[in-house]
Amino acid sequence: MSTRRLFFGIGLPQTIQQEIIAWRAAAFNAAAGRPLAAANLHLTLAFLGEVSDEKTTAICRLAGRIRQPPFTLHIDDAGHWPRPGVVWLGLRQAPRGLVQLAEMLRSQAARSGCYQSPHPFHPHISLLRNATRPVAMPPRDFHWQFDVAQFSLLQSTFEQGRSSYKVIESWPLIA
Ligand code: 2AM
Repeated sequence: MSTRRLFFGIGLPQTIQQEIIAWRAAAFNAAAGRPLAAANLHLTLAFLGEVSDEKTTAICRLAGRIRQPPFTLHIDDAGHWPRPGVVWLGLRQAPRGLVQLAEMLRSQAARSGCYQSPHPFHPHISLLRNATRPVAMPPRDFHWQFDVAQFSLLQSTFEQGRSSYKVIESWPLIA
């Protein structure tokens, strides 16, 4: 049976991707970790693990039933998780809509028999990987803001030592 490594996530507008990678280049030295490509910057809502085509159809049907209004993300926080080796951007205050959307997708995934992370939802955008040594974190004097009007199911593929992400399907956020 063929499976794909899937997750629900939110993409970033291209202008913000570019601003973030310009800031990142100035804020971290090359030894801090391996930067993710601009196009791969995203915020994960629910990681599903390896999913069969049959289960994919079921989770897509459930995702299509979600009725939730758009919300705004304020990216104004950053941190370092040394164990997985991730430097990330995040939100000091996660909007209710974001948390509700992630919880809904996580419970739908669990109902469909998909893998569910045992960790609580900590919304973040991974910036650097392989950052397992101490990292000098820059001041949190940045603030990116964008409206989220859709969410997507993405496929993660691992080739030549790196992951890349491809959108499989997207759904609008509508009240
Ligand atoms: P990360 O960026 O913090 O590594 C695709 O792999 C996305 O799903 C990434 O954003 C990744 O988070 C997240 N992810 C990968 N494995 C995961 C797991 N076991 N539990 C939760 N999220 C995971």
